[in-house]
Amino acid sequence: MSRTRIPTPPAAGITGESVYRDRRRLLQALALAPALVAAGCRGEPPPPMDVPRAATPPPGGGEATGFDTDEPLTREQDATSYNNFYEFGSGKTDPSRARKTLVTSPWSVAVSGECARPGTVPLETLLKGLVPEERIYRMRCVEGWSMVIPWLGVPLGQVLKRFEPGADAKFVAFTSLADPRQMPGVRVPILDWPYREGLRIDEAMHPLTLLVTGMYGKPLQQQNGAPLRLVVPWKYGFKGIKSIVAIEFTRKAPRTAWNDMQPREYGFFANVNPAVDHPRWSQATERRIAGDGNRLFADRIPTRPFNGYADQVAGLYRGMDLARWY
Ligand SMILES: Nc1nc2c(c(=O)[nH]1)N[C@H]1C(S)=C(S)[C@@H](COP(=O)(O)O)O[C@H]1N2
Ligand SMILES: [Mo]
Repeated sequence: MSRTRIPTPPAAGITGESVYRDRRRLLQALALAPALVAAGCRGEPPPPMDVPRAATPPPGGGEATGFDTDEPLTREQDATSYNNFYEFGSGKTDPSRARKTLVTSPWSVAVSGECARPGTVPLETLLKGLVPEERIYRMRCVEGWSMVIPWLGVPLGQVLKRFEPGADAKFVAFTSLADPRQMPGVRVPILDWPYREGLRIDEAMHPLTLLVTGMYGKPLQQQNGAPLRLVVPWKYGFKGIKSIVAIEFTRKAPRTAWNDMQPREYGFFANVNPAVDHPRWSQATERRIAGDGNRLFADRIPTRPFNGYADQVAGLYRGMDLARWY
């Protein structure tokens, strides 16, 4: 089997860890962490959590860091009922209408590969002591629609470094749960289950890359990838793998589910790029899900390079041909 060699990062391209500490709204880690794990496991949507609002926003905070945006939020009801989560069916409302058969607590994540401290850890341990932050990100699906969502999560890099990745850890691979008893969609061979995704290590360590446990001030519901999913705001939404059960540090670019299925349509990098059309449609514009009343969509708007995060992330791809390395 021959695979294209995916470019690895230039040595100097790895971004330092937590330069970005100030947040407009910070969550109390200790108060929140148990709730994140306990809630959202079956039945009713979880109750809202207390999201303290800092008195003064950091100067230029949101715009400069990409951690925030003034664009109107997608309504919570839309972000939790118009979903892609093929493990629960391929229709947009299948995941939210599915019976809540996915048991999200207890949950553990197996960490393996090129690191000094591999092991399978309970979710509570994985996130222990980290302060979930609210990040308001645009999310652009490769299908041509987009949302603006207030996520709750921790920078992925802060979690990864606990496992002490070594110099040979050039990529990070992620795997979703694929249990046919909990996820009826995996009985359908739409994808080669389990759903798999991956990032280059410098992308994984970038401060915008978020390991998400909640949204709209509440724990994640199943349809949005409870209890733990990835959000990489400058990439197409399919990189944001849901219900993660395994993380592996690898030397080589990992195979990913959508790329295996149709490499011409779903690249490994999948950086949002209005100049590179999907083989079956243009990516120049998007339908923003920011409707009101009975409207789901607002007007079509231009799609921006790197989904509007070029200032923060374009440097990761310096020297790469962005049309070729889609
Ligand atoms: N495991 C898994 N993760 C997944 C998907 C999926 O089908 N299975 N769909 C992806 C796609 S295409 C998108 S656009 C986002 C949607 O996230 P949301 O439903 O929370 O908006 O999840 C991504 N993560
Ligand atoms: Mo998507």
